[in-house]
Amino acid sequence: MEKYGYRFSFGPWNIHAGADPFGPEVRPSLTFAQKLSLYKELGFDAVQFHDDDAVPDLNDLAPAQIRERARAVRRQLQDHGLVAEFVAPRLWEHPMTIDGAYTSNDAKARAYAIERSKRAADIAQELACGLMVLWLAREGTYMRESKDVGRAAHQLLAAVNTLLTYDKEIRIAIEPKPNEPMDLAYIPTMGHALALGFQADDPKRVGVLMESAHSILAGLDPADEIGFAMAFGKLWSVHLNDQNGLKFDQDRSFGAVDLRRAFNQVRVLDANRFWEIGIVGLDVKAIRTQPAELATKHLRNSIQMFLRLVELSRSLDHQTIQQLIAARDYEELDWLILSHLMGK
Ligand code: GLO
Ligand code: MG
Repeated sequence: MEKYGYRFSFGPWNIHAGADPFGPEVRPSLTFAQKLSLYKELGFDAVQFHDDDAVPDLNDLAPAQIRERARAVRRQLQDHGLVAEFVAPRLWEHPMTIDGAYTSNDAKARAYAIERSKRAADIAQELACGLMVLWLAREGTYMRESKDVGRAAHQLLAAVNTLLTYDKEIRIAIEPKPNEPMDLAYIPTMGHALALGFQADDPKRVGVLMESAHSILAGLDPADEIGFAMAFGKLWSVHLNDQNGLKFDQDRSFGAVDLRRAFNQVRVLDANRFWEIGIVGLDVKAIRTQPAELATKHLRNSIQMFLRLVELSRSLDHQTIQQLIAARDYEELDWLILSHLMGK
């Protein structure tokens, strides 16, 4: 498979057993080792981690034990010819984070979130990836009056600064999302994430991760979110997927809902040479109906979709496009793009 210099990643959570809020698992869970053995055959190069994907039960372990277990995972990756892309502290499942993590109203919960994130940084160091992703799952409200958005912004900034000081090498990519699990999240868009990063003590080490479904849920265009972040050299990772309208976060296969929207994401990434900057992450989930032995096709489809769209993006008739832009004939431009996507 020609990959045009791109590398691809996904997280162990992207091969999953199909549980949803209304029903239990419908496929057997695979172990981490079983999942690792699927990466290469599906065409992937790198693994995205939550801290506890790498080191399960880390809350019960001492920092030195956590590092030791992370080193064992690194050897496991090496055995499969894989690398780690990032580590994300999972700050949304523990009872301490019920009312938020860095922005909880409870100081003990905030302290827990910082300690847990430091352990995630240790794991990132041992996995030699140097990148931490912050998906700020529970930083927001169900009840507007229960918190103060300005105070929360400063608490988030303080958390980022604490981590930058704790690990002098680590880079942090903030993954915005407007809702779910919260009603309203504090860092809903790329603009919010970038604004926070630019205020940090070492802004060079704070960037963003753009997830297509999250941008769509915010009513925004993922390609424009990508282009905006890349204009400032801040897009360090992506979670490409798709989303059918404003409903729960679907994590559909990339391009499965809106082909043109997917095309434009690839077009902007490719025009800005993303293959030299980061790894293409696919945060996709198999739909619940997929039988167990066929439950990796969403990953295959997404990587193939990305590569086919790279071809389509590169084979556009750029000269004609320039002429149409000069003539302001955007209806003809519309038709050129649609015809190209339809294979003519
Ligand atoms: C959920 C997010 C989630 C994160 C992952 C890494 O909506 O997309 O999957 O990307 O936990 O932080
Ligand atoms: Mg994501």
